[in-house]
Amino acid sequence: AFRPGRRATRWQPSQALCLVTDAALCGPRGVLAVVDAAVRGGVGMVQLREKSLDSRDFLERARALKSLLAGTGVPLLINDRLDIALLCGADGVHVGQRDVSVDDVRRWLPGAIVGLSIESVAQLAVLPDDVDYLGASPVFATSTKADAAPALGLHGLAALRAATDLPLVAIGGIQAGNAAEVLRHGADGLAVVSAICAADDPQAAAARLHAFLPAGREPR
Ligand code: TZP
Ligand code: MG
Repeated sequence: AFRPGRRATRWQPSQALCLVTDAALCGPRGVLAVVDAAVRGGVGMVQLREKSLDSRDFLERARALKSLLAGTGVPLLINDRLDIALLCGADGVHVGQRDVSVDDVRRWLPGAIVGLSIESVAQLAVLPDDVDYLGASPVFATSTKADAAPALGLHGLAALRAATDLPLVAIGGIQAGNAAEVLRHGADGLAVVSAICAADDPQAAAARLHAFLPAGREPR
């Protein structure tokens, strides 16, 4: 597993439970209310992921989330959009293989937390220098992301673990019923969408997941 100090990274174990937002799954209660509850339950990193908002609404939501999280110590990352991250003062950016590069993000946000999705061991061969964590994507099949790569499975996750020292955050089909085995196969963190966004009680759902991560941030 990830050993702090082994390689420079801005990712911290307190960020091990990551909520990736999906506004449709949050429903009428809204993204902000779900994030607020999830942070109370122990979520230590929030990634705002918006695939259908126009830029102005995306930025407005990002700024509102940044205010909500101010003073909690929970970093806000923006999925894909360096421009939105710059404009809202986000703490980081998460990019995929076909998004703007980690190097380009780093040039504009030198101190930010930068995450990169990895879908195969082969993709580790061309890793940028200054990435803070890797998203192992997707570990299990998921209906939340329509264009997700084929599932890595637990063996694929373990293969990634064996091939990198970087913090590895698992995503895709993760919920309380499989969190323990995902961690056993080498994940340092868990990123979830539906397990929290679609839960009746997002705070309780986050707390249940948080319990698998002894190093995770203290719920409040
Ligand atoms: N990237 C890879 S899988 C995924 C993303 C954004 C969606 C994961 O959603 P869920 O509901 O936690 O399976
Ligand atoms: Mg992307």
